[in-house]
Amino acid sequence: MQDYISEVLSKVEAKNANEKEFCQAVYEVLHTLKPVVEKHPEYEKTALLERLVEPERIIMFRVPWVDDKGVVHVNRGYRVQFSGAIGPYKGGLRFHENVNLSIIKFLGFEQIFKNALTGLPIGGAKGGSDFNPKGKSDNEIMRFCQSFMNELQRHIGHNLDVPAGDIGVGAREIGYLFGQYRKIKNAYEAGVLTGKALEYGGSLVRKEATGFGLMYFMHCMLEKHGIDIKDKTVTISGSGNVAIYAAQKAMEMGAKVVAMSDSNGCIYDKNGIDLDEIKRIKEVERLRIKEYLKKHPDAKYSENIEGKTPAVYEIPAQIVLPCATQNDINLQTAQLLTKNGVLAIGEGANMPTDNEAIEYFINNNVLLAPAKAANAGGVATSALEMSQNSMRYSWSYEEVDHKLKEIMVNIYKSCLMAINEYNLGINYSAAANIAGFKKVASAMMEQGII
Ligand code: NDP
Ligand code: 2IT
Repeated sequence: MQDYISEVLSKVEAKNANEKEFCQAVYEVLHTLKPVVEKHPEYEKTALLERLVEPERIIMFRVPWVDDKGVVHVNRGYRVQFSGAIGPYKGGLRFHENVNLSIIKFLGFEQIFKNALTGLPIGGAKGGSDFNPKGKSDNEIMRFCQSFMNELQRHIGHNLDVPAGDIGVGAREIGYLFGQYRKIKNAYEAGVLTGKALEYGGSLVRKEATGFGLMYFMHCMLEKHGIDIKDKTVTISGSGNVAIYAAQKAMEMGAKVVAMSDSNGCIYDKNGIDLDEIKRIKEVERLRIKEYLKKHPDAKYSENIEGKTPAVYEIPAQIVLPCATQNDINLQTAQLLTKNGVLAIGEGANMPTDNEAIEYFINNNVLLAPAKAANAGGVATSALEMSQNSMRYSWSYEEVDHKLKEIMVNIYKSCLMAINEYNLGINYSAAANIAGFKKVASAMMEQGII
């Protein structure tokens, strides 16, 4: 059976040789599926894995826009509708200068299994653009979003494909995207995008959901392994949406968050991070994290050096939460964190740990909460936003938070069931892959060869 998996992997690598991140994500999932595929010879007969690794549809388009000085720019837009087997395509949009097809495909592929794990009826997709939002005015962001939606609107809909935010796309961008969609369609289809502001159909707790959900999952995992989160030292890579609300929940749980970062460098505050100041710098002023020193001159700032371990991972911590970007932790960084006494890693970002580093952590008894499971709270709450939009109703903060917690506990239980059924030890990454895959594979078998 390994032969079938190896065969599919070779084909994926040959066909997508220039898509490094996509091949990495496919390898990470497929090489853990052997025990499931062994039990189901019909998967090979129906080319189930070959179908699963080929997106149902890839959309690429031109995004022209005019900056404040009148200069015309052209970016590339993407939407990869990877799998609609269990529900409408669902997944975020990323605006970042390094976006390319490989990155959007890896994110879309991961999203299939993550969305299945939530237990909610959502398929997997991802989109975005190589547009760099840093340093752009609000008007430039608006014009870019409008141009992006001029094309994207043909391909999305509340029963078809429902985008949301990701890196570089938050409530501001979703607002501009929604406005343009509404104008073009001349209809109020609130459920076409999630992550909306509360005033026009957003859900309470969506903003906090990924970070809170990560900590709900971490709490389950740590408790199971006899680790009390209280008073543990935490460092967080990133200072965006996921990082900020992971920090908030970690603090509420009694942990001590001492470091956060952005792509330039990291701040270390031995007294514990002042999160209100981070929110002011990042959510309101949109400045660099170094700004933190102005109010906290005793904190330390370390610049990232190209090709070296990101500065935030140099700081010893018991719990480490990568909440920035993919491949943030390689083998060398994993060795450093382990040497410095890390007990657990919680993946807030998508694929922040490369395959060698995952293996190293597992072999060295470091717990790792895998992204597909641990950061699923964001998309799960997006699905709750869709439900509220369909009902033309909204739930209270407590109701949504309660549902989110329940979903994260259930995801943890699904992982545990796979661990027990397949004897996976502490390999939560394999467990999440298997649990997500089983649901998608059954749905695909039911629906025939499509
Ligand atoms: P934001 O744009 O709000 O924040 C991104 C953070 O990561 C910033 O601090 C940013 O620093 C840093 N970062 C981004 N790219 C890089 C890079 N190439 N190198 C170093 N640092 C980088 O995004 P989110 O918080 O929404 O997303 C963070 C991660 O979480 C992503 O991997 C995303 O896919 C994942 N995720 C997000 C969900 C959501 O609901 N938003 C749900 C599930 C996962 P800087 O400002 O300097 O670029
Ligand atoms: O990676 C992710 O799960 C997200 N960026 C959230 C997607 C969503 O549809 O809310």
